[in-house]
Amino acid sequence: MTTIAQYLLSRLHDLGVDHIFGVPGDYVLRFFGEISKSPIRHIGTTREDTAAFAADGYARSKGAGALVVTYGVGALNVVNAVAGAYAESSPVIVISGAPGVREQREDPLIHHRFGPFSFQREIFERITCSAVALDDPLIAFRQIDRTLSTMREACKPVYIELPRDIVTRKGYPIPSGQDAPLQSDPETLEEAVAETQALLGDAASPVVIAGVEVHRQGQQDALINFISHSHLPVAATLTGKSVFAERHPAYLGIYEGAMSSEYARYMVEQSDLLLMLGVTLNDVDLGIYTARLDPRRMVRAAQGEVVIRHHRYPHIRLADFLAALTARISPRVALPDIPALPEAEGFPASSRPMTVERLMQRLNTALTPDMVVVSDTGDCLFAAIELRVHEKAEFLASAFYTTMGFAVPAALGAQIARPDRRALILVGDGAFQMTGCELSTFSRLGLAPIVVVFNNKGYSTERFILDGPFNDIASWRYYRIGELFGPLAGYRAATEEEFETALLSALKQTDQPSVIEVILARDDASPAMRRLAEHLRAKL
Ligand SMILES: Cc1ncc(C[n+]2csc(CCOP(=O)(O)OP(=O)(O)O)c2C)c(N)n1
Ligand SMILES: [Mg+2]
Repeated sequence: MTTIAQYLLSRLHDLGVDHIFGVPGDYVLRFFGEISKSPIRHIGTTREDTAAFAADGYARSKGAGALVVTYGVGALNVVNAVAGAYAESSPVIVISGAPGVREQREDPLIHHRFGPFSFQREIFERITCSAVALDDPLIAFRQIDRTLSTMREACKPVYIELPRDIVTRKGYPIPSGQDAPLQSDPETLEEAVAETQALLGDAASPVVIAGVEVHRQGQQDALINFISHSHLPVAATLTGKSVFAERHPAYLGIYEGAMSSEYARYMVEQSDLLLMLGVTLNDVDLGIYTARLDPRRMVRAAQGEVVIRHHRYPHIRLADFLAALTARISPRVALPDIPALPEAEGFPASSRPMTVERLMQRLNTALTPDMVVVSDTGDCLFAAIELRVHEKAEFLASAFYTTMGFAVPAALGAQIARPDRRALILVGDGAFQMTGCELSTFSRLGLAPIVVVFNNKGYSTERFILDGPFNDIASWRYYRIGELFGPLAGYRAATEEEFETALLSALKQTDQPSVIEVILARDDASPAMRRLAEHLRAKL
């Protein structure tokens, strides 16, 4: 006999989910009992939202991630993180306990209840691509199958509610009658590829811009293959950062309007044909609307269609478009001369105060192919434009939804999903105060991320827009956090020399986390933030 919990857990395991993040509660305890009998390992977190961020980081690294929470108090705590996963297309499975089906019938006033029992599922319906309550054992297996297959197709979170009296009930296998996945229409594909090929043939300076969908659709190797065939230069959007290997000779850097490096901006904006692959345009990727992109010089393949100037070719999968174009394209003669990354010359200059710019230059030389960089929201995200990770998909951030508090817990998920990679976490002092407590879980598990806390004494990204006392925060001694959470090594770096010593020591520390608190001037800013400021000032 297979129970509903066993079936759900075995389906998760089939998807590569070997860990599940979350916090128990009485409505979900029985399911926790079942988890401990399964091959899936539970990772306890300090809060539910950090469990969801961790599941998101895990999903981005491994293809699917899961969290388990109790009814009401637990589930409602994850709404922001799950909405973020929805906005950023990360396949996260939310499992929530609930009062039993029989208990619900009597309409009792039981704890954690906040309205009709269906409210919670209805909330999640808005921020997932499928939300189901498994309240009927007859159809529960089919509901599980359909929900998980919808998640894989849409690459968005799903919600599964498990009433506590259903967990160990026997379920019944029923064919799930799944919807067929999107298929490209061969004639439409042929026409779209022919038109693109002709435009590419006539273009003098075509450039590829790669977006996040390349990762979500599993097309990263296909893109590298396409670039090796075509010899086209590639930029990436910020939300798509690291979809293309950033140390590849064809890589131009991040294009983000006025926030881009001068060279990436020049190359993209002078191009007479932009091939936008998997790019969904939003204000962050458009550099807060400072981008200068001309739709008449654009081929856009994303969201199941190809748009060429004013022609729209529906029902085309990115994978099919890339494969067909690769087979047809003739290579260009040579790549342009792409300038090398600026180095932190003379680092460390003994008592020179640390700045974001020098910090990023130094981190660029410290990065190795076995690291994954996870950035929070704040100036560290804009600063990360200047970073070049080695391999594909080594940069994670909430770059579009831009929720604070993402980095530390998402890095936990990423490191557990890929233990061969060490996390380098970039986080502002404000964001660290939100979810930095999750570092204690790294310590508990003996994981060794390097956390760089940008201590600029408050919400500097907000100061940049409108300053006032509301942007001040309490002053913490971040480098001493190990006394509370240890084992954890802490460092405080106000000067380049202090940072160098801390970084070298942190790189060697491979059995516990290291926190390097970097003391920055209140008005220091990343080069990208300064470029944006200059641009906006010039416009006024
Ligand atoms: C959860 C959440 N709350 C509020 C905001 C608005 N917000 C964006 S950046 C920012 C300040 C971030 O401060 P910090 O982490 O110290 O980074 P800094 O801007 O100083 O580099 C705030 C409050 C947000 N993005 N997410
Ligand atoms: Mg700050």
